[in-house]
Amino acid sequence: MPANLTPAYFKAEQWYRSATTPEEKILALEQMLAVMPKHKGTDKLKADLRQKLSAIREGEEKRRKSGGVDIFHIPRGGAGQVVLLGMPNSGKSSIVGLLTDAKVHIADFPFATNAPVPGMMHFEDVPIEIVDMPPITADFSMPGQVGTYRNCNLIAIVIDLSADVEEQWNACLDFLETRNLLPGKETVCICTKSDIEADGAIDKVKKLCANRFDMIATSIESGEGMGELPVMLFKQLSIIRVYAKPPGKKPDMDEPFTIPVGSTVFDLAKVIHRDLAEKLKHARIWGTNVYEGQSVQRNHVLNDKDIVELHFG
Ligand SMILES: Nc1nc2c(ncn2[C@@H]2O[C@H](COP(=O)(O)OP(=O)(O)OP(=O)(O)O)[C@@H](O)[C@H]2O)c(=O)[nH]1
Ligand SMILES: [Mg+2]
Repeated sequence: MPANLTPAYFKAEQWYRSATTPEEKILALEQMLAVMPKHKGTDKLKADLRQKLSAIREGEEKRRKSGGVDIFHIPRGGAGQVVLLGMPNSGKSSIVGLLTDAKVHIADFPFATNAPVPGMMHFEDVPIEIVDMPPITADFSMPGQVGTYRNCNLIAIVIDLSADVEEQWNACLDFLETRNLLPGKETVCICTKSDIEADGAIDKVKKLCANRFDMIATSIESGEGMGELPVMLFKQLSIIRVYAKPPGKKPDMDEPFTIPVGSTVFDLAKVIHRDLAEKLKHARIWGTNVYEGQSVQRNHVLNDKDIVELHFG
């Protein structure tokens, strides 16, 4: 009986073939199994895929137990983690070097960076982690590299405005699409080298981003966009910061809590005092859409920069 495999299956199979790490192979195989038409004609294929899957899972289990190190595993730090994606020489390290204290390797030759380098940048009082990465090309990425992208909060596609923007765009989008990263991962576009922009390059990128991705033009030479970039990344991370105020005391304005947009007073209570949260009675707020010190219920939705005094019963 013919298997009658679908385009979705072939796409997943392409992902599997391009997978370079066990984690990635597992995800791709799971996808192949999920989208595979289910009938007699696919029974043997299903059994084969399941066998492959369990062999890889076993191998992974052994590796974990033996303590293997993965250089592409960058634990998340700050209020959110942004990971750069771009072709060689596109200016990724320059951005991280300018916005953070991280020791990055900037060079006028390609493939200068060969491992991820995290650095901490600041949007006002919010620390945001930005990770420099080795480059990708249309047909090359380092084994394991995709793991960093899979684990982050936001992917930033870096496009060099002085080079062929379509080629870079296609390489980056292809990387993200074949690995199924676009659904579920927030993505933005950072254009670099606006001081030496090739004719019409910004307009080309704008068209490519269309309504799908926000984009910003920057230059480390002229400084264009460097002030706005942290603002944009903060917005794209969809987080707000709030300041906690113990009753009868001054608020702690030094270390805001960062929580997802849409979080309520109760969500904040869970972050601050996991054990006490259920006892939350009400809160007083100084900030947006409330009068000074207004008393609100636990389902009140917080805004960026609110000062919150939690009252437990
Ligand atoms: N004119 C100009 N040159 C820039 C700008 N940003 C980076 N460069 C130069 O571009 C070259 C490559 O910069 P890097 O930051 O090392 O690029 P990269 O993307 O990290 O490169 P790989 O590590 O190979 O992927 C260096 O010579 C930089 O000085 C910019 O805004 N304007
Ligand atoms: Mg680099």
